[in-house]
Amino acid sequence: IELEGRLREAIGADALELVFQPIHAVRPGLPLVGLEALLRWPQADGSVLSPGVFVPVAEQAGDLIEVLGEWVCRRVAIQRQQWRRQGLGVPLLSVNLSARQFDRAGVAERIRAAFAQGDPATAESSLPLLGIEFEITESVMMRDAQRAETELQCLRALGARVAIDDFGTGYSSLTYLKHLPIDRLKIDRAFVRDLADDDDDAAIVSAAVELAHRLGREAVAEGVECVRQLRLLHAMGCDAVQGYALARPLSALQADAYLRGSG
Ligand code: G
Ligand code: G
Ligand code: MN
Ligand code: NA
Repeated sequence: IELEGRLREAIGADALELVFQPIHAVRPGLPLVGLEALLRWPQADGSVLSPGVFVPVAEQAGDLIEVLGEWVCRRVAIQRQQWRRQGLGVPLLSVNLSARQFDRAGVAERIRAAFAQGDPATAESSLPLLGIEFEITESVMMRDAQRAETELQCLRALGARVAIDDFGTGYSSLTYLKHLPIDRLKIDRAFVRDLADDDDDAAIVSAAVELAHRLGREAVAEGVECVRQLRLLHAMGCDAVQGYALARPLSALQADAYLRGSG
């Protein structure tokens, strides 16, 4: 309860932050193709709380996860507008969505409204979410597949792309992959970690890349920490990579410089 109250206050005071982790294409020169927005909550004592700690709290607290999710969308819209004003080319911006946000009808419309608040210019666009990707976990499909499909179609119609986050760690069947409008699979870092030393993990990652491609989707590997993993992922035909081997999550200021450097 205490954390919940403090989180509500922090959102109201804009005391949360977003950091941005680069995503690079597995092509010559490893070009920057995306930035994943990740929440951080700086504390008075100088420490920083991870969303792994406070997102579950928000999910248990009535409408708080929606308030938090809409804050993130607004902030991403504001940041995108700032980068554009600086003349920087903005790659695909990925935003994590909590499965719990899908429990309430009208998620897509709420997200659209939050983006329009952050960047009023997008309110007039017919594709206001062009250049935005939403990352959802497999559990979204488990809750109400029909509604998930409707909301995802709605986000797609607004120009957004959709990725399955933490692919391979959920409990859902593969049938949703066939029916849902999904652009790419993000292979969970649990499979990437021992990729170079564990034949089973290598088989799983390779099969996930193949599955994505056979279904006309892209594959992104998360948690890429070393060059050996990167080489294997390249050999497997993985489309994009994210992880400490490429870059850590960057503050907005660091991301400015990163965008300049790769522009
Ligand atoms: O950045 P870190 O490794 O601490 O992230 C921990 C978890 O929090 C990850 O599963 C990540 O997807 C999730 N997360 C990060 N940012 C957001 C966000 O803006 N919204 C939601 N719902 N989850 C987020
Ligand atoms: O669940 P999701 O994939 O959204 O989680 C993203 C989180 O993974 C981020 O919070 C980020 O801090 C973390 N992360 C990103 N790259 C790496 C990496 O190379 N190794 C590890 N261990 N964590 C990473
Ligand atoms: Mn993610
Ligand atoms: Na993930």
